[in-house]
Amino acid sequence: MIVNVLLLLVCTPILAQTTDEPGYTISPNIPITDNGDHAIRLNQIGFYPTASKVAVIVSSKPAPAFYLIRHRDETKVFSSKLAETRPTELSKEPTQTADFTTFQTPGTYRLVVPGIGTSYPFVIAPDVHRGLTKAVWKGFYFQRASTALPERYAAVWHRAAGHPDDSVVIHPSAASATRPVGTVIKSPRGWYDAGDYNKYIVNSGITMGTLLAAYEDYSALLDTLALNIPERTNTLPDALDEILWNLRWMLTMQDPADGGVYHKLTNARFDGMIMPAAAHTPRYVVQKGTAATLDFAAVMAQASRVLRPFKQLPGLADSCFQAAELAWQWAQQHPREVYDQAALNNRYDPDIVTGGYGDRDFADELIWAAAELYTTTQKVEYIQLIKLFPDRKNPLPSWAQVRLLGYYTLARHAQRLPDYPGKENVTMRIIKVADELLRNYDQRSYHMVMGATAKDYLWGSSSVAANQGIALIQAYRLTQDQKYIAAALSNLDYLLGRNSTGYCFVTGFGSFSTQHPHHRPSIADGVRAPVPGLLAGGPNPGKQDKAEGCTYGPDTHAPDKAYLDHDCSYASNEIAINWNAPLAYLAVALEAYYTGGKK
Ligand SMILES: [Ca+2]
Ligand SMILES: [Ca+2]
Repeated sequence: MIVNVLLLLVCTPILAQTTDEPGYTISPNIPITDNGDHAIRLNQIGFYPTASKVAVIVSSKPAPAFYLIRHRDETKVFSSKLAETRPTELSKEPTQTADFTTFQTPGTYRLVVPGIGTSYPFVIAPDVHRGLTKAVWKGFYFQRASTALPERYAAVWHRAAGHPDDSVVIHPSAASATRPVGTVIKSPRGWYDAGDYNKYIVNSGITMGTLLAAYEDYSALLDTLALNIPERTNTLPDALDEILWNLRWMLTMQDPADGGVYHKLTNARFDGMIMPAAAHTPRYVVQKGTAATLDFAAVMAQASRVLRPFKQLPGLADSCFQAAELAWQWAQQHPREVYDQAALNNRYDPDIVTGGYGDRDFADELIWAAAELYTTTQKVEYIQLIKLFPDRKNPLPSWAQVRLLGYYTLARHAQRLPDYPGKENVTMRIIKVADELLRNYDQRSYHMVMGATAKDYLWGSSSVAANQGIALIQAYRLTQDQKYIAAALSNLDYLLGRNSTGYCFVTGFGSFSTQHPHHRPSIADGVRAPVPGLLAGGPNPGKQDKAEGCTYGPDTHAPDKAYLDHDCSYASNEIAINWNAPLAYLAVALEAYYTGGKK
């Protein structure tokens, strides 16, 4: 994540053909031909035959009816009335709803509103989001550090290797007896965190926890997902191969002498808008911290459980478990090691001015780490040592707030785990979160869970929508009540185009999608199309990038419209691994449900 950095952008787009397939079909972007098209907001990829199908028409002139045409020959296949006009809750734009849920025939269609326009083409199919699911998981491959991305896997977005991270310097803030200032360590691999090229343990924590949870819940589908990555011919599922790229990096971030984990691996300052191979500034690991160490403990305990059955990985599950225990012990001895970048810069040189990910409340990291260690070991002591329910709140997951990740894990494995005080509370809390999200969602103008309050539109709002979806899916898994699935799907529809901006926020998908993410490779690679399968941050009325000269359009005052598809906009248009991960979970969960798995 980018914070407070002046961006001088030198961007020379060069036209490039995108005919090579990176392992799934990239839909060509269809230019907007008239304003009417953009007035019809829908999931631009499409719909499951048996699911709800809604488009929202944004127009000041009410229309009485709509119809669907087959894309191939424009045959009219369905018609119905439009619901009455009403304003959106935040931006107060007049809308009408077109509901074609009862039309279930697979095919490619457009929606026509006479007097207003014709929608982008969309598909009705039982596996309509399979390509998206693959692409979002493959998005992590495109974030790989320390390796070249060859053309056969990365298509036109192939690039040379950068950031080998084989001579990373111990920053003075991280010096210890066994690793004094200036010691050089190896810490290769991992994923670039976001639009920048640094690697942050705290943000890797929630990302890995979410992806490993997806594997725990949906391994049957993930095992079949071919990502066309270099490990495609080995005997491991590609989804796990990709997770291992970051896991093996994380293992190098632990000081073997004491178990503490460095907060991040970083340049002193952000790289320019250059490709990885062109970046050569020194790399450091900085101060060990309690948040990083507890997140690391959680991920390693979870990974040891998930990887245990794979005999192709001899010793890895054991290594992860030992690393988790060592980290846990360090955190017990260092319960208040805050990463405070300003304080650090006052004491040490060089100053570090990359993403801070500073967090001062570790109660939630403690819950998550304890939950994972308890689940893996079945030793109740871990959760007896901590306050599992410090208050009545159940905050939605974000990089600084991982309490629910712990509850999800406890609920997921409850039936095979020994009892502990309050065990039944975990399930109740998850269902409570989901029921609060459900409240009135279908009465809102966009028929979605996202946007119940303006507070949903914070920095990285797309991940709020995706994490709301995950909470709903957890409730479904506990109750088998499909109302939660339908609500989760409403937020996928939001991310893919049924929203106040009209954008599909996933690069490479939909007819009108994010084209200029704040993402160094997409800016510097000379390829017109952005690197695919990446989720843009989304509307963020904070507009923290305005001070650096980012100019938002006149129509972006409302929180749900505060979005700018420009690569200057790190506040609304950056991409990040912790935003892709919940979408990766949501997409695979809905595919598993609607294609018949119903798990
Ligand atoms: Ca593989
Ligand atoms: Ca926290």
